[in-house]
Amino acid sequence: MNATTPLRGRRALVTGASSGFGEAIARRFAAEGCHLVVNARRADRLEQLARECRDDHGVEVVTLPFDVRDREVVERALTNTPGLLEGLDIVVNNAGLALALDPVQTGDPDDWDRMIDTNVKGLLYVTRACLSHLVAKAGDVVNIGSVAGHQVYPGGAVYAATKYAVRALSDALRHDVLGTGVRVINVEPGLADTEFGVVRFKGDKARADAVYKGVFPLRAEDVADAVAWAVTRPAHVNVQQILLMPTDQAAAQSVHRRTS
Ligand code: NDP
Ligand code: 8X3
Repeated sequence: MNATTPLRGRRALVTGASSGFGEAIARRFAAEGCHLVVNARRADRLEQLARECRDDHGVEVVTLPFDVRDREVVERALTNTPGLLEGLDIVVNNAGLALALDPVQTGDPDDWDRMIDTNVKGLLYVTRACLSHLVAKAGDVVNIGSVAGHQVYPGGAVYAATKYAVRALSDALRHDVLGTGVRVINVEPGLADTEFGVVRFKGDKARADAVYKGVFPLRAEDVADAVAWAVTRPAHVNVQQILLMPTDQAAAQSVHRRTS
């Protein structure tokens, strides 16, 4: 009853595995002997990741490039491949993004659509396709939320709304799966230096770098560590929520910057 739930021999689907947290989570899971299905849109990066995980750790890795925003494609990719999700133990809903830092009055509705479609609807499509398999194994749903799911900041209205939604969906899903043994874990990082900033500022690296100037942010591996810890707790323990902040960040808008 009190034994931990090791990753060795389990099978996990990780979305957004071509960079940042998703890639680090996939690598960490592979290092602990977990078989993988990895998703993102950049197929070349997934292939490289898969090769390295197979070679370094001897795990099975299936690459599944698709856009989580496309409901039909998600359903086809996840349900039409025989055996793909058989024995699935974990889904990590990580694919996501922020776009721009604009007030609502001047924000671009196309940016809003992309954030909502990816961070909220994509997470729902993937979860729905996986859930019966997770119920069969009493598996884990890990959703990557954000400190922005607790605190809003200027220019972040729609991104924060998506992460508040991720928190609400995580809390609600726990009711839906109550009694099945499925655990729902919401991991909510603060500032982390991934491709997130460059994506948010649409390729403006200087602007992205300025966000982290003088700060020691989270590394993707720190987030992977938190996820790996949560999913390896004993089966009767559900770590419902982890708010993981850099020591240099007290709250979304309260950041310590070193000057030297
Ligand atoms: P990255 O930009 O490094 O990674 C984002 C990943 O999501 C990429 O692999 C990208 O792959 C994938 N992705 C984006 N859109 C889609 C899509 N439509 N379909 C499939 N995959 C997609 O950023 P992070 O690793 O930082 O972000 C991961 C998650 O963490 C996001 O949900 C983000 O909101 C959240 N987060 C980030 C924080 C940060 O400060 N970095 C802090 C808190 C939360 P590809 O482009 O190949 O499709
Ligand atoms: C990403 C962290 O503070 O940029 O979710 O919203 S923040």
